[in-house]
Amino acid sequence: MARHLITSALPYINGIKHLGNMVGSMLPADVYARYLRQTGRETLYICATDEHGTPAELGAKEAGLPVAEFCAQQHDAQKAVYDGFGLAFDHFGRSSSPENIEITQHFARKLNENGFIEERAIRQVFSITDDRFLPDRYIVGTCPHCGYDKARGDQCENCTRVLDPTDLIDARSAISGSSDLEVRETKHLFLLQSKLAHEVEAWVDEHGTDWPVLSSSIARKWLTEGLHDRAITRDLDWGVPVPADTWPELAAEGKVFYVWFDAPVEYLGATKEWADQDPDHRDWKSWWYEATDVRYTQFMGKDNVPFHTVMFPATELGTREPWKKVDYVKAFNWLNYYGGKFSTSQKRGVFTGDALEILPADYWRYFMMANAPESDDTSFTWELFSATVNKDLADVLGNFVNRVLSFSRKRFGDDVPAGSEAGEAEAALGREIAELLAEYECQMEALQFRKAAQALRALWSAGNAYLETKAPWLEIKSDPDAAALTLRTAMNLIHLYAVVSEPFIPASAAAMRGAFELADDNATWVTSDEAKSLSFVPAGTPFTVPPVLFAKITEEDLESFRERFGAGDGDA
Ligand code: B3M
Ligand code: ZN
Repeated sequence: MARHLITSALPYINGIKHLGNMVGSMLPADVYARYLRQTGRETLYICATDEHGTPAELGAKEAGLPVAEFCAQQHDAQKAVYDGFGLAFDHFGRSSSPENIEITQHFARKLNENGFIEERAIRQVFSITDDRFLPDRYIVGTCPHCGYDKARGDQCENCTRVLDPTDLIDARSAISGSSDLEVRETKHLFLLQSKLAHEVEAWVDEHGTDWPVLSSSIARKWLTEGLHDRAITRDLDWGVPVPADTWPELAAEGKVFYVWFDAPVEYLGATKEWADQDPDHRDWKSWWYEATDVRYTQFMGKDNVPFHTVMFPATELGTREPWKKVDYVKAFNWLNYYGGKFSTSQKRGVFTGDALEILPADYWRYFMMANAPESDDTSFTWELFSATVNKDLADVLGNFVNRVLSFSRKRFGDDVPAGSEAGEAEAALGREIAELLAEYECQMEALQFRKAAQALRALWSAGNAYLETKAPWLEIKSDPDAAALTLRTAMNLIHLYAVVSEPFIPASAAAMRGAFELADDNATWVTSDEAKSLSFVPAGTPFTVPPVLFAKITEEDLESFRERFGAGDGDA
């Protein structure tokens, strides 16, 4: 059976991310990883902070801290938020780690040995005012393709095109705002992607066929536009140093690798960090080198697709070593905020840290996955958010759990009641549950998260329909044994929901499962037969009624959220 390697795009170190960032990378990766682990697959979920490049330097400057200190602080701050969201990484690393430096330099040496790196003198933007070269984000200006006026020197956030700083119209320094710029000559390393283009194309042809359209279409568009040689070094103080054994002159000048060169390598670097941490962990290389039994799935927003489907595969291919390449690229569109963009730089929308201050993680996890921007961009609005939470989580799931457990305790005491033998209604319910479970599994296997969330909600609804039909509050009057059977069946549904809902709402799932004092509850998943028989929790099992699982979001709550975060009125 294949082992599963999962990575989500590495969040930049500068600042706490917004929901739009999480929904397209870490959260779905976590949901998928949890599902795989629960269904018995050996799984490794790796992520890390992306700590190099201009975002780190600019962020540190804004915070008035040395870059290393800024990164250490920000890493911990982000990690705390992700823990709060229940993201169960096997390891959450740092791209500034010694492991990543070692592997990145190794990749560069191999590429060089194989003739895919060349030293070239280039003309680069130099800021007289700041007395330094201005790489990437140190320059802002107008995108020559779409006219967006806050385009960065390396990529336009608006049209996602990769840019060269000298392409920008009305360029100015992001440090001082000065437009007193001139072009000077300096030496840099270039990755000769043009030499690898055919190989990458053949690789995409062979492996990209089952990717989602979003990923494969971006990869193809990129390849059609042509793979150009690209500078992979920068004049920055912070980054993976160019190795002195191979390029003494550039190393002496203090050049470092471009952030997009070392960031994907950190997927390997972080795996090594994970392995270095604990002698019980498998050798990191077994996940990456000649790893023919590994299925590798990546998660990312659409702006990251070119780097993962074209550029990083080119880098890997160029080493001429058998490094594991991605098998499946799950890409996401944007989650917008009232139809506009969430934006870190403009602080617009809901940030993950603030989200946890107002409501528990499961509310956000469920909402985001149920509305994941898979086939199109979707919008976050407070209205949609509260409608989803109130209906699906509070009414359908939470209310079911509480109603069943409270009523049973009131009528039959603290143990699961026995009641009559299961009848035709229970058999029909079992068949329905088994079918819905199969649908849920099928969508999870296909990484169709919205559809999986729908199937999960359908599972929850089936319990409500059963309860309404059986109406134990009426049965109790004429036939207490019949009422007891209904309640015992419903309690089995609660346990089943606890198990299968865990990927989406892990904390609530634990609370539901914890309601039952089963002697040996080692269920990790539910088989079709178990779903049909609904008898995992036997009569006589002691149980408690957990506190309300999901509080409804009230009109007053909504009002205060809209006020705190702004609601599409432009001053968010
Ligand atoms: N840090 C960009 C982003 O967060 C970048 C991803 C790196 S993945 C190797 O959108
Ligand atoms: Zn643009």
